[in-house]
Amino acid sequence: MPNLLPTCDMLHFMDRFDRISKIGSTGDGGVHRPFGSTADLELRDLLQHIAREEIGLEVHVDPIANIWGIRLGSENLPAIVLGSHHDSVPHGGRFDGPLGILVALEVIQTLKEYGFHHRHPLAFVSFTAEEPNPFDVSTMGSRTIAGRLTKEHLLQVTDWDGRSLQDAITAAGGDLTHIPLARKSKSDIFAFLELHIEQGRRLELAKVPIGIVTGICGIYREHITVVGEANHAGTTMLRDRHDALLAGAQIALALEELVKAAQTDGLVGTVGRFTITPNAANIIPGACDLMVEIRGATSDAIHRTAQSLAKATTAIAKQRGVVITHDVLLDQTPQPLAPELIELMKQAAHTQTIPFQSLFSMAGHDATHMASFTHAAMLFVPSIGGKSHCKDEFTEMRDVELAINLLIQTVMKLDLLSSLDI
Ligand code: HGY
Ligand code: MN
Ligand code: MN
Repeated sequence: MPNLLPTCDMLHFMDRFDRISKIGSTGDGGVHRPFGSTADLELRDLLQHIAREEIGLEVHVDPIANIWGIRLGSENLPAIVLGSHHDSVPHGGRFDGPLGILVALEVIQTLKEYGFHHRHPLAFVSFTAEEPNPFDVSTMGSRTIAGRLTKEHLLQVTDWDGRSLQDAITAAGGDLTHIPLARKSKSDIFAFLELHIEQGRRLELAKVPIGIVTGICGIYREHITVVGEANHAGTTMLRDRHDALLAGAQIALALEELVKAAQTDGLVGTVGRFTITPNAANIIPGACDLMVEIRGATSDAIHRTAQSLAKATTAIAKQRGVVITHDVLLDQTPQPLAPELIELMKQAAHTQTIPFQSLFSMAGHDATHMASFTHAAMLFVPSIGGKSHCKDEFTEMRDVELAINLLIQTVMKLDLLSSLDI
């Protein structure tokens, strides 16, 4: 083996990043690549081509359509897996997800070209449907391999237009009838490492290029439907109205008051989807659909907020004479990440004199589900201006380079170990 430590080639990395950013490009710096879209399918093809033809990995697509690329090791050991997701939110940015996939591929390619003899298989994964999508199932790929979504559940999922999830997964190369085969355990995956943009401003403000993630927030999502009464906007007196929009607006404001009262950055609440029917200038809204999301560092705080919101909605329903129903779509607990991997990454940062900061993530990630059955860890790189889920997402490539080199060292150290359990 050569004496110099392996380091990545950023020109080559940036070229690849530009190639994948063109897929689903919105022409203004952003991308639109939700799960099931043409751009999602096109990027899947390109990623498989890169992994197979440019890096020489064994590529396969699993039953939930996650893409895997594997380079076998010299021993029969569980794999060290690096990866993230390639779908985007509607009109999102170029970095959220794909950056982590290209970093994973770069780490494996650099180690291969350096001639690193590894005992564990090295693998990359690109997860299916990490972001919310028309099927209302996010982190679909990682939740499935963690055994948190079942074949029976997935087979009855349809999107807002009635398209079956089975059709979308089949188009992406998977097959829901084989879901049990997608399941992974600790004996398949030794460790999972994900590089992601921070999506906040803490690293930028601290002028630190790397965040080592300690844990990931819990996420609770509830679909609320308000049914009032559509009626004439001119002739119906205020006292006779059952305006579903105004009831929905009160719910959104009540949520804001509840999270404000908690006085901590560790609890947030958002109504990110809000639709009214029939949505016409001269009709009092007869129905309103809201997607409520509560995120927090503890399940207690999340559940307390959800309960208080339920109380508030009961009062709003009574006041306005509307019917409000709730459907809980997600109740994901906060997840600490693996202390053993965190320690290895800190050591690698010290060895390479890379400044870092420990951070808790208020964004959700596939690593949450990976951590439910194996050792999982994450690195963050700064998001300029804290912008994310929008076209202005940006991260400096010099920070990405530090993260790649830190991960290379972490993988090399990790490969020497056969157990991470203390
Ligand atoms: O929703 C999230 O936090 C992530 O960006 N998918
Ligand atoms: Mn995202
Ligand atoms: Mn993401």
